[in-house]
Amino acid sequence: MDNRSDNVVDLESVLDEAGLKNAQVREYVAHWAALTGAARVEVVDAADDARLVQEALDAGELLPVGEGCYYSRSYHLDTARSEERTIVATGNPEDKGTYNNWRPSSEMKPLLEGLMRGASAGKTMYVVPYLMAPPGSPLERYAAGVELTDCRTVALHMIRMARVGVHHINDLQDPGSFVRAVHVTGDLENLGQGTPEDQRYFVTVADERTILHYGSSYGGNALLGKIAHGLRQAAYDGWRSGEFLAEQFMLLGIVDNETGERYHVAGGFPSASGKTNLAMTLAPESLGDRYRVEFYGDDITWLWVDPADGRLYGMNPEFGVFGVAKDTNEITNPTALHSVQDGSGAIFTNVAYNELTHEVWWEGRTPQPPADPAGWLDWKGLPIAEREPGDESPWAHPNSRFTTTLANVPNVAEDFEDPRGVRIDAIIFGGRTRDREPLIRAITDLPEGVYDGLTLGAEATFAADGVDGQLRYDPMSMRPFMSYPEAKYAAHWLDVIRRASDQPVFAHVNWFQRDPEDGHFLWPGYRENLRALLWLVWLKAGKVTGVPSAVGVLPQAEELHLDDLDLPQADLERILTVDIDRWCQEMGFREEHLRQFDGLPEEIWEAHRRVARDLGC
Ligand code: OXD
Ligand code: MN
Repeated sequence: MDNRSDNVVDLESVLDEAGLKNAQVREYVAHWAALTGAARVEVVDAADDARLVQEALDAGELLPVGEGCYYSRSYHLDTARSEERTIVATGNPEDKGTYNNWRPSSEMKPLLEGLMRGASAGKTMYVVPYLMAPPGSPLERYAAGVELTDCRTVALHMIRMARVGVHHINDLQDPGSFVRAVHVTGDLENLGQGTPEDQRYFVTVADERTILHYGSSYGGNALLGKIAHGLRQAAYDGWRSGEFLAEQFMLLGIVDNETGERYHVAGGFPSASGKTNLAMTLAPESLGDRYRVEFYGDDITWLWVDPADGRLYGMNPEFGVFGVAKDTNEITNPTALHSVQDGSGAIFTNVAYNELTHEVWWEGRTPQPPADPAGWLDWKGLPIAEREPGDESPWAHPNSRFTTTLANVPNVAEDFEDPRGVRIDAIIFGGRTRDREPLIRAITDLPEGVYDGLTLGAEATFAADGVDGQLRYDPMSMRPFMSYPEAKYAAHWLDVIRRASDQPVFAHVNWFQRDPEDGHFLWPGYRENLRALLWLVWLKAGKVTGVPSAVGVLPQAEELHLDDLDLPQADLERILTVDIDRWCQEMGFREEHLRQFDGLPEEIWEAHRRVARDLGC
């Protein structure tokens, strides 16, 4: 490794002053400071937040929102993750899967080094040591990383999304066991985003635990602790070590105030299927005295079995929430609104901003946009008042975000930082599906549960070439984050969960079934969804029995205790029955989907055939 960093004056004393002692981290910092040509290096600690915020405000990178919240706007072609430009690289061609865009690391590393060489000239390189786990977690050795970023707002987001400070990496048992996560923004105006000349590359060199992201400062591409480490790298580490699963799952707890019983539910949902709203849900008003819902995480869960008690555990490796703002309001997600209120330190990105009143707004925040356009700028920074008549384009970008810490979420669980994690009772999958999928169907067989996760999907609403009724499959909601072949992923799931002496119950949920005639939603959704989850944990506890069907156990209407809910009988019947014809059509699509995964465990195929046979297809 080239250790010179002539461009940074007195790098050694900068690192000394910051208390950065890990020699391998120091070497890594020096190498990348030299390669990227950064003018300065600064080591970041969570305690630097107020100073960095002030610097960002002074520089115009952040604008004030209310009291103690902030606004940032990203380059208009840099507002979302780019799946085509995201690559998993290793030295082993057998790591190529269906969705991981595998490339040889011998090709990608020199390419990325070439792009990053000199690309941070004149800028500060922020060194962000972080931990993606509560300290003391049994998975801590997979959780340490050091992000190098040449973007101050990325450092500020990292402080909210991960535990940040040198103490997380100074005393690693193996000093080299941190993830090397390098982020270089690049010249955003000249990267050809979305064209054949696209220069962006978001690469996880998984077998070297190195992440090299070039060409974006949008959170999903630039907060490397979150998606690149927390999901892609961790999934790979979990598989290679055989120890754990890293999944794009929310995690919540349900407490029965009367009996003191506690249940924990983790689950994956493809995007736009209501995962964040469910993660942050509250009990329905009529059940609020009896049940409390506790928030653990909205996006990532690491799962493992503790050999000491044979139980499945889960934890959220993140420290914050990076949530989609669109349609977040008092009805859909009051908890989220609470968590970004004045004084929370939240950062809003690409929503609409009022430069006079320092307010923010996004589509769905209120039924109508603010009546007086004075001071309002859209997400591109253009004045709303100067829009052409009839210009209905959104004020906020559809992928605009809020970033806030877990501790700001009003119903965060007391033990959300418990290093032991929480016992997982149920694993759920759910996609936005207008027909076929009942409200909930429980699956008590492990291979069938994994099969259900692998065939998870949501309606391909925007796919121009989507076949009517066919889902865009998104196995376990991990399609964009798969880092190794799907057949091995399935085998690893079976292997890890099978170790649990107390098996979790699986379930598929669907809050989005519609009436085929007039299109109305058959289920009220939102807080009422807790009723389906309660039924599921009662089923596991043997308090209800449900009724068996070919695709799992369905609730009997009375087991859902819906008396206080004004639900038409016909709607209720429809969401608690299985449409055999549609299911048989779906089984054909599933077969095609699963055939993409060479070497899928026979148990998964058996589950598929069993369901088809029981349906009578
Ligand atoms: C995502 C996210 O893109 O969580 O999935 O931000
Ligand atoms: Mn996500």
